[in-house]
Amino acid sequence: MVFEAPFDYQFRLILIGDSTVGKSTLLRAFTECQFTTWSDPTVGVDFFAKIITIRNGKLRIKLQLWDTAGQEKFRSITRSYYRNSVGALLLYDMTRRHTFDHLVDWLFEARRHIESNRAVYQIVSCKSDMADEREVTSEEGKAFADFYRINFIETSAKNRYNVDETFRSIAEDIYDRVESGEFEIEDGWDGVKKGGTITANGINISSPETNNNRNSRTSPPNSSSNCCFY
Ligand SMILES: Nc1nc2c(ncn2[C@@H]2O[C@H](COP(=O)(O)OP(=O)(O)O)[C@@H](O)[C@H]2O)c(=O)[nH]1
Ligand SMILES: [Mg+2]
Repeated sequence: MVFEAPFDYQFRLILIGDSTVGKSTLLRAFTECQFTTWSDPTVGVDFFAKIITIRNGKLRIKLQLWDTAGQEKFRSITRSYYRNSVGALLLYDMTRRHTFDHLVDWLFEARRHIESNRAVYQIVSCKSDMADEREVTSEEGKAFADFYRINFIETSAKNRYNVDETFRSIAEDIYDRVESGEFEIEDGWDGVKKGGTITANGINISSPETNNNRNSRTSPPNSSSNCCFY
């Protein structure tokens, strides 16, 4: 007997940006539909995962998301985390200008380590619900992104503004490049993997990476419809 893996492709993404810009909170809002006001000082990389659909619901993408918890200030994100990502979300906090000023360092750091011919970047401006404390205008954020030819999106994990759109839009961009052959699936590279079929005796006859990370948190494919209580 052969079972279908519940996704067509897996894309691995990394979230980077200064400490406390809102990386973990955005990931929790996306994968668990929670807004949390505590900041987790965990040192290490935390994994999240969620299956979404793109191409008007026709294609199921498992996003494996690497949160660089606690490492931001040390800039010690290892080369393999970058190398095995097909996309990087670069986050800043619109209420703290220095986090925006540091974005260029994050971009260059990522570009140094991610093979440039197979990565999609996205600038994410966080905390749009805190309009009174805004220090960086949308125009400035967009101008920076345009200069480097990167997509730009403003979000609020608190009121769930553009949370799903952030991840859907980078997944659509990555799939465009997979479809056109610009990004090729390769053994030994975890950025893009194809979903596959699993036999009854549990042997994976294709190469989808199952969700076997201790820290991972996976939501079922349609969970987003149950989880938007904002
Ligand atoms: N008001 C508001 N606060 C946020 C938002 N996102 C994150 N925060 C807060 O910002 C702080 C740092 O967030 P965290 O996700 O831990 O940042 P990280 O270090 O980049 O992972 C926490 O107290 C969060 O509650 C948001 O969209 N709106
Ligand atoms: Mg964090």
